[in-house]
Amino acid sequence: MSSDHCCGECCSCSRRAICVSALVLAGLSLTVTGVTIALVFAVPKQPPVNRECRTSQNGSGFLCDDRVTCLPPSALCDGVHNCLSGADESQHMCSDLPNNLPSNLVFRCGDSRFWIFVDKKCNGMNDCGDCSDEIGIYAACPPCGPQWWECTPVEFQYCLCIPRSLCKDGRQHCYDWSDEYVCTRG
Ligand SMILES: [Ca+2]
Ligand SMILES: [Ca+2]
Repeated sequence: MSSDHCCGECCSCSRRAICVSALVLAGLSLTVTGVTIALVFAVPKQPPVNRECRTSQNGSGFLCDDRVTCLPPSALCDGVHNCLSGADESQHMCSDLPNNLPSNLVFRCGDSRFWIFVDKKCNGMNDCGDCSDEIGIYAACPPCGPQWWECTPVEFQYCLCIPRSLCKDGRQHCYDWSDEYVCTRG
């Protein structure tokens, strides 16, 4: 009699054991699959409800899904994924600018057709084009910092001050020439 031949109780016993083993294996497989699905779907990365944060320069920022990374506003919708999840480049937010941006990150220029990110306000540069981001009650900027020289600039890109690095460089940057005759680079 060959070893794989069976009959009577022995045979049904062996078949039953195989069936039970198969059922146990199937059960285990389902359990593992279920646990995997649960891990993937039941513990989703919850996006932050409130994305307000302060950047390292103490300005208003955008909080990534990791709830740690705080981006300067001008990193939003610039085509570069600065948040690991890409939240700073989300199609919804970037498809309708600036309306879909967090409102605290947007500064409306004097001409309401134009807007800038708030980190471009009071940075010494004429980002609005009419200097409303640097001068006036809406911008409410502090006086020129130590790295800047206050005068009426000749160049469009400046508003109330020029960088001291432009002082005494042999070129006129202030209407009154104070950049060449008074200012020091410090
Ligand atoms: Ca970006
Ligand atoms: Ca500016």
